[in-house]
Amino acid sequence: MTKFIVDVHTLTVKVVVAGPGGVGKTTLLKRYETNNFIPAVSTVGINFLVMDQEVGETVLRTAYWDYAGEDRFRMLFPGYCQGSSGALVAWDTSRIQTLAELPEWLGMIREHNDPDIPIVLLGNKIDTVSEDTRDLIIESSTRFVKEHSLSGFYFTSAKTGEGIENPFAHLGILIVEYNKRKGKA
Ligand SMILES: Nc1nc2c(ncn2[C@@H]2O[C@H](COP(=O)(O)OP(=O)(O)OP(=O)(O)O)[C@@H](O)[C@H]2O)c(=O)[nH]1
Ligand SMILES: [Mg+2]
Repeated sequence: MTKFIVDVHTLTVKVVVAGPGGVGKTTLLKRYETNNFIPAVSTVGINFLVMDQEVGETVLRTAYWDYAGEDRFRMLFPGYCQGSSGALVAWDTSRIQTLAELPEWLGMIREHNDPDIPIVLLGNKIDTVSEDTRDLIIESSTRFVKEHSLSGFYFTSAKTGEGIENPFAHLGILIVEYNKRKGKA
């Protein structure tokens, strides 16, 4: 019997997860990891999660650096966000002002990384938004993504699980493409 050896290429990358305190970054990552709603407490400094996903022929191993959103931790963020191949920036769709806080996070991410890394916008807690407010939120996100040259936006709910897989799948594809462009993969 002939044995086929499949050559699987593993690419290991870092993705920084950023955004204001309480938008649900840690709970969202827990949902992605376990497919359960496990409410988090406010992150002290940083949490890590490593997850594998298949992107074509590549196994993408991503270390998510989930940084605390509270102001008191902000000064250390520039150092921690360095060396990222991509970023997830999150806001809370029940608090529109959290979207307005994101340019500060984006500025730090771009200043301390290759400014071309793919960045995806996450509007979390979509379970709290009524049907008639959704249009407004889509409009604000479309404008924000355009203004800040982001790679796309998604709505998620760590509570119900809605939309969880999509931003991770999309960012994974973008990171593999980015690495190919940069000659790293
Ligand atoms: N309704 C609802 N609540 C959520 C959702 N995601 C998170 N939460 C709640 O929001 C609160 C804050 O969640 P965290 O995951 O700690 O938020 P964070 O962005 O990691 O906050 P920091 O670590 O302080 O930056 C918790 O009480 C969660 O249970 C969601 O999708 N829907
Ligand atoms: Mg957290």
